[in-house]
Amino acid sequence: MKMGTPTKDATFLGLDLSTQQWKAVVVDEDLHVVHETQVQFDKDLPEYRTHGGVIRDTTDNRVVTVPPLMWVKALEMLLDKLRIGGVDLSKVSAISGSAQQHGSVFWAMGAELRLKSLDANRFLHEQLAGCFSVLQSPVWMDASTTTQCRQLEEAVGGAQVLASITGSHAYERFTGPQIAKVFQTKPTAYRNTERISLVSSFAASLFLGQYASIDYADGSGMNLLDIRSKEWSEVCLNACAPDLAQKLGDPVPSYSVQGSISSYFVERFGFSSTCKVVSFTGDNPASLVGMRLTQGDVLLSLGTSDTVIAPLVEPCTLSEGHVLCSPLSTDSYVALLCFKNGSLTRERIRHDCAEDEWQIFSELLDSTPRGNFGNMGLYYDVQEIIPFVNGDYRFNKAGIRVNRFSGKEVEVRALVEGQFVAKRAHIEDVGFVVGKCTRILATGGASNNRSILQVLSDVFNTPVFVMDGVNSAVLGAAYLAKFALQHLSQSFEEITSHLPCPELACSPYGDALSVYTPMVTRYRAILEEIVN
Ligand code: ADP
Ligand code: XUL
Repeated sequence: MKMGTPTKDATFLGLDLSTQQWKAVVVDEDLHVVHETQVQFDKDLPEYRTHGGVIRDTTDNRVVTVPPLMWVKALEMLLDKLRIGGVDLSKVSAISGSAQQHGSVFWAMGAELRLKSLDANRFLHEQLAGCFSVLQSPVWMDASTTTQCRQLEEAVGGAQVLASITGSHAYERFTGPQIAKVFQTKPTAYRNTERISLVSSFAASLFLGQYASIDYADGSGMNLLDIRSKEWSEVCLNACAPDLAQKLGDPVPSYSVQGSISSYFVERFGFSSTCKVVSFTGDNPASLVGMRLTQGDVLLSLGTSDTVIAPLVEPCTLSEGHVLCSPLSTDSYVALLCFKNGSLTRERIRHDCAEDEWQIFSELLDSTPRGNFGNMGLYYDVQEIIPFVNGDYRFNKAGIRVNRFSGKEVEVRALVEGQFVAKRAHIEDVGFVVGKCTRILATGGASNNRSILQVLSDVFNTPVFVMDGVNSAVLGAAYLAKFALQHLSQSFEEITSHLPCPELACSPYGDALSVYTPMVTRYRAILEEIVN
């Protein structure tokens, strides 16, 4: 077939630039998966020396970054893998993507001109090498902007005022405080910045061959967007850095078509020149799309971070956590709580106790009773977001803090129970009651582990459902690609109504409520002690 010719049997390409990898999924007109692949940063691009997809500063471990050029190089590998895997990219009628939220990419002066004039005979990463004014992009794991957070809150009249405008009080990883830090600590680099993208809009810009707009859903994770008016809040922009509106561009709905694919991808990878590039969004909003979350559902994403997402009836002001614009409608909102010590902390305990094998980890977990003989543990390898604490905390049956537990199986259960008990407590704190009618939908890497899901089901005393197969964020991106082309004639529910529903994975045991409700109370008491 001639390159660049549109064909029948259209497909949609969903991408996900997550913390540890790029993922891709190709779906057909009916949204059934026909191909998927991935590129892992640690394994496939060892020259960048990432650990868990990121680089932690050796002198200040709160600083966590990634060179955006690595993401560019990895994307080229991903597209090559798709082609070698037999995917005919000329059939793709639209692309959308999701990405780790909050991270920022600083494009240098002249970068857009470079994007518009790429030479299809050369590698993308070679041609974009000089295009970034900040060589290491801050990512969502960065916790180094506490000063800028307090400055922002003070400038707008307090944390609650900021939350009522932007959906969140100031959080270290949010893009506004991160931009303020770049402006304060690297003023020359800031002056030399033509455009600031989120990781999602950065990825979309590569495909567009010009700067892509930031979408409302991912834009809500910046402490800069007025989530009701959908415009940048001037007071927030001014509190962070000068000329910011111009450097950010106007935000748009998550399901908007931003343009046609750049000729670079047509000539080099064989896409059709009519292929549309739809807004890319955050991985959590995309997961919600991929799982087809409805009112009353709670989504638990167990990826690098653990996040809890739930649709809201109307936007409210939360004391902790975030309110984001929905990726599917301009008048809907979702609540999100993010826990940084998710899979990587589980991997640490798997390493210490289970010979680096999930199967052994699960066997140890299954060999211990609900409630763990009265032992309880909280494990924070890195500065947690909610609660703002760090370190390991183990307590025995008598409530005495201990350095280690009696056995590996106790340690494994303490970790998993502690993680879910904390989530239940913090969800309850922001007003969510997970009741018998609530569906918990689990996704992300750890949702493949039934032993972990059983603890989740027991702690919340409610059934847990999963979608077997592909990761929900990348699938959500593929669904968004189709929805963007058809949203004027069909609702999202109509487009996806024929797809299978999530399947029941685990149900709670009869004694779950009586075991875990007291543990939630105990968690609150322990937390108060730790914080004080
Ligand atoms: P992200 O999208 O943030 O890159 P994923 O959702 O792909 O992350 O999840 C990756 C994580 O999933 C890995 O860090 C790994 O620890 C975890 N994982 C994969 N398989 C299992 C399993 N069987 N049990 C528990 N965790 C798992
Ligand atoms: C959400 C958050 C993380 C990242 C990476 O607020 O910080 O979930 O999106 O997945």
